[in-house]
Amino acid sequence: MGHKETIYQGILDGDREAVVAATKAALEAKTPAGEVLNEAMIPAMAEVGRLFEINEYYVPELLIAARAMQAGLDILKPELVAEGVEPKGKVVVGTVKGDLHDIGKNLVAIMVEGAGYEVIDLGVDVSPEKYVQTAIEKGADVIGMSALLTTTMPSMRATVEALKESGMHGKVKIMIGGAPVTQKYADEIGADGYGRDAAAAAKLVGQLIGK
Ligand code: B1M
Repeated sequence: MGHKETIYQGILDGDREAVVAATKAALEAKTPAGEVLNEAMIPAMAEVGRLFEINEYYVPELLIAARAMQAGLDILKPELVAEGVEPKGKVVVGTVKGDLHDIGKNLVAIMVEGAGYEVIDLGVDVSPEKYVQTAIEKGADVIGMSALLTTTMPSMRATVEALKESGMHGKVKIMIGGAPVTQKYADEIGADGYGRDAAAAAKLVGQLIGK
């Protein structure tokens, strides 16, 4: 098996060591980092997303695949920057104010990054002002908010309002998700999209920014 095939299979199997070793070997063999990303890692993560959507993979498989991919990405990152591979867009993600659940948000961040976007992760307990200010400062295309508590969901509406007030809504799109969140709620608060899971969120970013 070539290095790219090993990386692809390693991500599907959640085999972090195999992914790390094969990524290092690919770079040593002068394979461009962009090629490793676009021909091995992104297709592997897309396949993981597909398997998750058809219920062949569940959250644990998604998590270990995501961790394996993240370990490979960490090795590629400096090379990608050096090669000047332009990210397709920038996405600010975080869990909303008052909410400390971050497992789903972390998965979303990795899947979105795996799909070729730059992710700025603000962590947990993120205020509406912080999302909007960061998106403007960093020139982000999308704000992605996660909430796991019904009591913290209203903070999503407050962020939509804050973005509208800044005059940037439209230029910056808003996507939301998390177990208690629904498409209906997204429509109600004027968010631009709802992601049912991490794979759907990565797809949605592409739809929202047309890339
Ligand atoms: Co908490 N918790 N928790 N908890 N917790 C829930 C959410 C709860 C449903 C459990 C229950 O009672 N059945 C309940 C909420 C009830 C409600 O609001 N209706 C609850 C509660 C009440 C609480 C506390 C208040 C408990 C207490 O202290 N009394 C407290 C609150 C703390 C706070 O946030 N301020 C609390 C604390 C915690 C822990 C710290 C112990 C821990 C979090 C650890 C961590 O995240 N680092 C925790 C956990 C683990 C859970 C459960 C068990 C699991 C959540 C999880 O990680 N799921 C949860 C029960 C449950 O959901 N069944 C529960 C796995 C994760 C991969 O899924 O996050 O849904 P999820 O993400 C998915 C999708 O939703 C989507 O993609 C992900 C991957 O497919 N998605 C997005 C998520 N964000 C997205 C964003 C997008 C798009 C898609 O676009 C931006």
